[in-house]
Amino acid sequence: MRGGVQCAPPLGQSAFGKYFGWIESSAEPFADRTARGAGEVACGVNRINLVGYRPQDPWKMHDVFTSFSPQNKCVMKNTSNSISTALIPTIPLDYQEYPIEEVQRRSLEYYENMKRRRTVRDYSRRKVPLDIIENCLRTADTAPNGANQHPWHFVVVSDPEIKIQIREAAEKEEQDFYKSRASREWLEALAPLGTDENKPFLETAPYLIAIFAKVYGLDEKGKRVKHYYVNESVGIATGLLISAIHHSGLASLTHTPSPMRFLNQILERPERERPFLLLVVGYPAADARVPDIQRKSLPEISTYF
Ligand code: IYR
Repeated sequence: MRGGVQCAPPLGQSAFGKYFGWIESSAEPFADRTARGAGEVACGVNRINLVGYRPQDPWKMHDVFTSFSPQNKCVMKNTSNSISTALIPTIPLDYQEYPIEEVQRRSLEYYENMKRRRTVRDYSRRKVPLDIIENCLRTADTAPNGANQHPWHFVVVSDPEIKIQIREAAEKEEQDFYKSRASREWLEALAPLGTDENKPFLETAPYLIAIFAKVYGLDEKGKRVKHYYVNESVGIATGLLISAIHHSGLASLTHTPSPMRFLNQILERPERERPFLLLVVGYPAADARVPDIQRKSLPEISTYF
């Protein structure tokens, strides 16, 4: 059967809690023989589709399925020792197509809304239901990320005692920063923002979301799993989170006390998770004001070929 490879019915549990089986293909006899010979074929699904399979493709008699990737992908090793991930379970893309005029309207509408987003430093104590924050976190988790490892962890803080602890620790670092650590050049760059070492918003806003970057992971046996493009991934997820919060109708502030390691201790996160950013979330205070600063124009930020 061209374009299809099937895992036989399960034979037993593997170390991954999935089933051992063997691979069958009527297009090529390879998988059945090789896999049973190797005795270590494992499939996380009963049926997998071989995308773009052609009989002349390099995985034939001598190819052996050797392992699982963390996301249940069947990973195949061929004789040249390279890994092919061509054999992965797939589903149809859930793509919504719109007429081009609507695409234009949507792109503009999104921009018109996003340009009202401002970094807000004055917060109301007004409560925000947790399900809103949870939906925004679900949006953040849709971010493209290195090897689909989701190298992030979000700690949502609403407990007033913990907020006080965070405020005290952050202000201690900030006092150092503004008094001695920051260069004159840095302080000059910050002057138009009017920031200083006082961070009352860490107590008044209903939520603080501490975003941690998981520098590496751990497998079931406690062995280190390398993570890829951690900064890029967590940065993109944070961007989506900020956008989701604004889209929902709330304000946020990206706060980066430096260093931020005190967050590990207060929020009981392991050493392998590096604090990335502290996001303050809530309703703006009724009299909230923001610096009168401008965004850049397209020619300043883009070129076209
Ligand atoms: N972390 C300090 C200083 C600060 C640094 C930058 I770069 C900013 O854009 C804003 C502030 C603070 O939060 O005050």
